[in-house]
Amino acid sequence: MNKKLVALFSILFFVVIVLAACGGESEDASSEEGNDDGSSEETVTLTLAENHPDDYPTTVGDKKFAELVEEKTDGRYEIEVYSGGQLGEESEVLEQVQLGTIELARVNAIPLTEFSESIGVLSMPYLFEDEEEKWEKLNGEVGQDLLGTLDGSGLVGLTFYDSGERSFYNNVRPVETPEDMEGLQLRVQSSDLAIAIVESLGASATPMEYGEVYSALQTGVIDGAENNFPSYYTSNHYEVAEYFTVNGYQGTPEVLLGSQDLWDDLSDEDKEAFKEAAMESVDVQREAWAELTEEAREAVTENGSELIEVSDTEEWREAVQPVYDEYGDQYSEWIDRFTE
Ligand code: GTR
Repeated sequence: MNKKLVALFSILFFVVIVLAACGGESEDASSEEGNDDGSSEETVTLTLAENHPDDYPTTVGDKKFAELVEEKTDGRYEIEVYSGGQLGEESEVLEQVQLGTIELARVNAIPLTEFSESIGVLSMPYLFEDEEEKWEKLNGEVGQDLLGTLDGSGLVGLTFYDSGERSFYNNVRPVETPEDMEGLQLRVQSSDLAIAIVESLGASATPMEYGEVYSALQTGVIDGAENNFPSYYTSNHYEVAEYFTVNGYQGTPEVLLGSQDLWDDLSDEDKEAFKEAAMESVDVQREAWAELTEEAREAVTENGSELIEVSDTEEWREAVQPVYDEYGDQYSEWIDRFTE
């Protein structure tokens, strides 16, 4: 071999060695060596799925949670929040969290009725009379016990986030009384309980993903849906369904959760850090919630929505009694704990 060739081979050999050293991927593609503080422990990057926009209150909560986890675990865990439904609709995300392919998610509690025998109690109509008391319970032992009923489903509940109250809206007529609901075709989240509520009011229920509702309203596949002011506003449903009946028939909260797979990998100390971070992010989320609720209400009114205020909900409470007849026994222990 001539000298040039030897030199060339030496260079190639050197380059290969350097590349191999730099590209030394760890088993977990989302882990990397080295922390900001100079320690050599691995940083594990986790994914959190969120179906609302980047500045929506739940996303604000997710980001606070991420920041606190990073802080409390000295940077060993880093959480990337994927907002705007980038990782799929809520039911797809839940499946992926169950499988462990997405580690964390913020979802509404209604779709969770299919994962726990008890959590549906949160969606019982007119269950909560007082927001302050509701949050005392959700942040306290009752709430923790209820999250615990997800055990065995592949999901681990971390905390609740505020989602205010849900009300009905449609593009056919102003709805003031339950009789006005007769015959309306309304979108609901995928849960038997959600269907039962709408049917108890004489309307027809169409379960559908959140991201499909706008065009379904626009094309007349459905006449209306139900949600809180922030969702009605940020999803632009107000543009295609102008009659909003403010009857706050339900106060289902949001849930921040993780996959069982992730949970099993965490040390006891880290589990505690995740739980604390979740709990400590609630205040920030709830502040953002209160702000957007006001703003959304004003904005939809300015944009031409007609708000039909229901000051006396007595008739509505009576109309949904069949739901209590059907589900009251299943949830009796929890109804007592939430209302005592
Ligand atoms: C919103 C909730 C979303 C989603 C949506 C829906 O209030 O924040 O996570 O569940 O309702 O109606 O599907």
